[in-house]
Amino acid sequence: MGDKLDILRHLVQNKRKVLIVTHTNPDPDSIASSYALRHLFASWGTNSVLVYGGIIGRAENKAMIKRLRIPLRSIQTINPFNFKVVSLIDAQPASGNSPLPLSLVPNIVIDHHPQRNISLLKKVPFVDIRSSYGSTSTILAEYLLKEGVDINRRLATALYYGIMSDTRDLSRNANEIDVRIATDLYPKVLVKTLAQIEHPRLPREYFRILQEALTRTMWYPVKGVLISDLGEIMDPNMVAIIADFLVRTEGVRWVFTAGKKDQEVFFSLRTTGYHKGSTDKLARSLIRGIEGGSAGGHEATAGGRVWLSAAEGKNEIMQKLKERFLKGLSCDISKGIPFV
Ligand SMILES: [Mn+2]
Repeated sequence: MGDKLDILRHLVQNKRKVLIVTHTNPDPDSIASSYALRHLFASWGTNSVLVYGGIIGRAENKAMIKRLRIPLRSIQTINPFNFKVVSLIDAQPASGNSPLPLSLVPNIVIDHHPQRNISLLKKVPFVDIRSSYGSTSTILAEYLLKEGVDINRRLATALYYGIMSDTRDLSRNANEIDVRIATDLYPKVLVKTLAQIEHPRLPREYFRILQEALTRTMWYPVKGVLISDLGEIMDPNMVAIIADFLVRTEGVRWVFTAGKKDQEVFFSLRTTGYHKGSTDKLARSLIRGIEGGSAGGHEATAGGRVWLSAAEGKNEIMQKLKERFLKGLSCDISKGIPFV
């Protein structure tokens, strides 16, 4: 890995306009790993600008940024083409959750999702994609430890939360390196601050959606499948939050949640075990042939989105996604009953 970090250093050392980009609607892993990369660059004497696409929705993410004082701003406040070096973190170019314009090929890609667009990645000077890792934060923590860079307590807290939230406290998609790095970071974690981040006050909107989601959830007991249509949502993260909530149901094996915001349908998939096939594959099969669709994920968690075209409205897309999901699991659509 020493050689790899040399390449990275040469790309940014003595450069002035360096940009670090999280994925769209960033999660704690994307925020923490981007923040850590900024710290690594700074240790090499390079200043960088940290930006996100979409919105910071979850109350936890807002608390994380505020309490750990992470200097993150919207990509809409800058022009990415003005930067000499562009790094895309916890996402891949043209993957649907990259906020970069399609015509801009980044110089640096660090991620832990399965590799996509191999031909496009060949144009990227520095690529480090480790799909066996539970989080991109783990990769960045490894960089910092390898380089002997001091990890201050706020950064340690961010990375620890990044790892823990992406792996659901190391219970899914995590490998032994995630466990070791999380353990190594723990002595430096600001435990009280972390607790405040993990348990923020929630807006009423959260409970309204929760109620709506529960009443709209269908349960397919034979296959252990749950499907929830959240309807209109203000925060795309809600589809993932509800999926994580529902996957705790006794006897559940698969969860599908979906909601609409503006001209987009967002969906999330979860599985409790590794029942034949990953959610990543299933998620990608849902959007096959659908214009404006993108999807991806890991073994146990995945998500996607569809831009609504004039040709297909929200209801048609929702219906198509649901049908494909059930069909992919050989689940009889007529066997659904209300969940609550
Ligand atoms: Mn991640």
